[in-house]
Amino acid sequence: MKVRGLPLLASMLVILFHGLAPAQNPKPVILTANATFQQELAASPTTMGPSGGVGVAILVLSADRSKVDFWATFVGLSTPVSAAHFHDPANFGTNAGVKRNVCGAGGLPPCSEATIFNGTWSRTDTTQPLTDADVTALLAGQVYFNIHTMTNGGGEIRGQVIPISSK
Ligand SMILES: [Cu+2]
Repeated sequence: MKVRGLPLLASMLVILFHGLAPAQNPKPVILTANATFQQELAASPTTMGPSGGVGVAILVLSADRSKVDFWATFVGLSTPVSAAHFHDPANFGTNAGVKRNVCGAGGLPPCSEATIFNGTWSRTDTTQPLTDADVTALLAGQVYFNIHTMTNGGGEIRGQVIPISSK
């Protein structure tokens, strides 16, 4: 009985501990975007281009997935910035709706005066809060950063936001 029972007990313990083992703790995730005119969809009727402007963005998604801290800047745009946003969910070559303004709202500087965009996109924001869908899109590389200007209202430079560290 003992000889036959012990393997069974061992098997049950293995199952029990596998069942109870916590999922591996998520880590903060670093994401970056390189924004260029070439990533804008040429079909956008209000994008006049071409533009030699470029931009960069760095984002950090917190380990608990409750917020994203972001920093972004740009050079060489044709005209002042009229709006800047994160959009999702979209892969390269497709567009999606605005999910987060990064200037001109929520205590952020007016877009036309901004030379750097920084802020926090949080679950608790009263407008445009970070959602589960946004987090899923971020981790899948399906968020893009878009800077719109006076001459290129449809977007002058765009950068796909890509996770560069492990989850
Ligand atoms: Cu936009």
